[in-house]
Order: sequence, then structure tokens, then C-alpha cells
Amino acid sequence: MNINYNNMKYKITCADVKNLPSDGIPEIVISGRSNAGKSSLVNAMAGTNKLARVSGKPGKTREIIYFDLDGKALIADLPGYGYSAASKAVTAKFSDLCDNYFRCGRKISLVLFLMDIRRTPSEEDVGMLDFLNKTDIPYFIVFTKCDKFSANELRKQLSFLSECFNFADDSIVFTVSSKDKKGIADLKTAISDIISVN
Ligand SMILES: Nc1nc2c(ncn2[C@@H]2O[C@H](COP(=O)(O)OP(=O)(O)OP(=O)(O)O)[C@@H](O)[C@H]2O)c(=O)[nH]1
Ligand SMILES: [Mg+2]
Repeated sequence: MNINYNNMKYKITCADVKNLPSDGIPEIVISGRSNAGKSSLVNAMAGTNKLARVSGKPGKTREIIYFDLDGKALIADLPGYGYSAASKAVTAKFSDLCDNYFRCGRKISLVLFLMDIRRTPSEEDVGMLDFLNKTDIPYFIVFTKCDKFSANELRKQLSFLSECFNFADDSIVFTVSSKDKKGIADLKTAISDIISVN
């Protein structure tokens, strides 16, 4: 399907799963720990730095932010988990929102599960992947911030990560950089393929 990623627009902010939009078009969800680069990926895919709010401080995105992708799909930018600097109450509120989101029975066409390639996966990352493997929601694992590594370091880290996770299928693993745009075109093509069969 021909999708114009430059035609991505802000749609709605949801603090509660009661207010999620229902447009009947495929929904792509971006999930991962705080600071993994979720909002930056939205911007990189759209070819702008003005769409989603990005911050060096973890915990920037605190609600579910929806973007409309060329009228053909919705992109949901979730709050990150594992934001330890926030108070317990605030952290619980974020993770309740994410939990409720995944448990509310909504049809999700694809999860983009983001991890900063430099970091050893956290317990929550492993938990998220377990959860995805138990459901039938299709997902891609997207390693972000690849510009931080040389080609050699990247190879080493990917082999470490594939041992950690024991990926069944390499075709769902993407390495990207929102900074220098490496891997973004391939990811967009794979997302478009999913949208076209949903
Ligand atoms: N070098 C580099 N930095 C990146 C990349 N992607 C994101 N960052 C930086 O990582 C930090 C966090 O980025 P965000 O996109 O706000 O991360 P997030 O996952 O949306 O964070 P929360 O909203 O807090 O969950 C920012 O300082 C970004 O500039 C990348 O590809 N390369
Ligand atoms: Mg964010």
C-alpha cells in the first residue's frame, strides 16, 4: 500500500482508555521503556521534528498520543515504562494506562516494541516481550539509537541481544536511528505491508 508518511498529523491525546479513538483503521502502537526513543521515532517516520514531543528527560509522554497516518492507520505513542525518577503514584498511573490499553480488547494491528540498543534489557522489557509472545498481536522489535555505535559494536551488541531474547524470526528485528535516519525506510516499508493486510 502506498502510504505517505509525511502526511502524519496529531489526532488526539488520551489519558484514559475510555477516550480512545475508534476510526476503524489499523492501529500501530509504539511501546517501550521511558527514553527509548518512541516519540523521536514518530518524528523520524514523519520526516519532521515538530510532531511528537521529545525530551532528554525520561517520562515526557504521559498520555497516549495518537497520530493519523495518511488516513490509513493510527499511530499510538505510549508513555514509557520504568520511569524511576517519577513518584510511585505517577509511575503507577502511567503503567495502569498502558496495562489497560493492552487489556481493553482493542484490535491492535502491530506493536513496535522499542529498546535503546545500548542498554541491557530490563525486567520490564523481558516482561513486555513475554506478554507479546503470549498474545497473537504482531510485533516488531525495534532497536533504537544505532548511531551511538560503530558497525563493529552494533554487530556485537546485536549478537548479545539475540542471545538474550532468542528471536524466533530475524525478520521482525529492526535497527534504526531517528537521528541519522538509518533503518527508518525499511521499517516504514514493513509497517506499510502490515497496514495493507489489515
Ligand atoms: N542519538 C540518538 N538519540 C536519540 C534517538 N532517538 C531518540 N533519541 C534521544 O533520546 C531521548 C528520548 O527520546 P524520546 O523520543 O523523547 O523518548 P520516548 O521513548 O518518547 O520517552 P518517554 O516519552 O519519556 O517515554 C531524547 O533526548 C532524544 O533526542 C536516536 O536515534 N539517536
Ligand atoms: Mg515520548
